[in-house]
Amino acid sequence: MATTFQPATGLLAGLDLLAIEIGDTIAHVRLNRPAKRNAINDTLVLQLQTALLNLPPEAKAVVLSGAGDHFCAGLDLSELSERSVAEGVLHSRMWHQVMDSIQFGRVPVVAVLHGAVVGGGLEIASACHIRVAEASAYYGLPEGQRGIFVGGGGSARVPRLVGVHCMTDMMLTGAVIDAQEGWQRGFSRYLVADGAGFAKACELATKIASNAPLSNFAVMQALPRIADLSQPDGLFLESLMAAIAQGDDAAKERVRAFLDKRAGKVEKQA
Ligand code: 1HE
Repeated sequence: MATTFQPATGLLAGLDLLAIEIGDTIAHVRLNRPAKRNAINDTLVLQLQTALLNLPPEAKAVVLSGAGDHFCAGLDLSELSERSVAEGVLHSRMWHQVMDSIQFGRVPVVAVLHGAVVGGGLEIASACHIRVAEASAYYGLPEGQRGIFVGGGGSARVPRLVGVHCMTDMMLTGAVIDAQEGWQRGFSRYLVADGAGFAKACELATKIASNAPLSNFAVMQALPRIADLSQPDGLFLESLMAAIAQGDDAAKERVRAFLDKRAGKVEKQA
């Protein structure tokens, strides 16, 4: 059944560059600066962090989308020109904190990608946990052409999706990757028709929201860290995380439900 959303209230309603709606178990956060193609100025990136830090407790997963014809045109270039080197470093570190609040926040984030997913927009998408791309989506890193470098975590996250070689090409030559190739390379996990991304993302987020919270925590917090560790260290961390998750009452109840034939089997999806 489709989720019904209500406009957010209180602090979240006051974030004027976002449109936030709350459903029964998921929240929808939309970048809402369509006249500027959702270009990210400081206000918008900080509002994104504020939103993720202040989700109501019933929101157990987030769908992140962009208003208008594009997901996000990246950094608002009109704010770039006056910055000193020192300010530039701090600005990039601020973006890193916000991207971390997506990747290592309280709940998983499913991104719906359409139109331009470029520069900082691709960095935001890369910090999300699952990406659903519509056929119109395209990926670019125009930083190379603008005389700058990625600063929002792209050099760490984009190669983990598509490899250093692909990001190198995108930055050196300005290569733009369409939705089909992006799906094949790993930019998106799902590829759907134009207009179908939000429903697909809500379906996924609702499933995610029904998981035991500690399972979602382990996937979000432990999995990427284990991938960055040596195998012996990763396996050690895996054992600790597995023991913590399985010791939780939610896990015990779910396993009991399966053994009592009250829970679903693993089935092929249609
Ligand atoms: C912007 C921005 C922006 C649009 N900063 N204002 N990102 C880029 O280099 C991408 C630059 N943008 C584009 O290539 C195109 O705008 C799009 C392909 C995304 C969309 O094209 P289109 O034809 O739909 O829109 P438009 O007519 O180009 O833009 C509409 C308005 O949005 C226009 O402003 P207006 O006042 O003339 O109406 C544009 O100037 C404005 N706009 N994109 C500022 N990015 C943490 S470090 C990350 C580093 C980066 O992200 S670098 C990559 C920046």
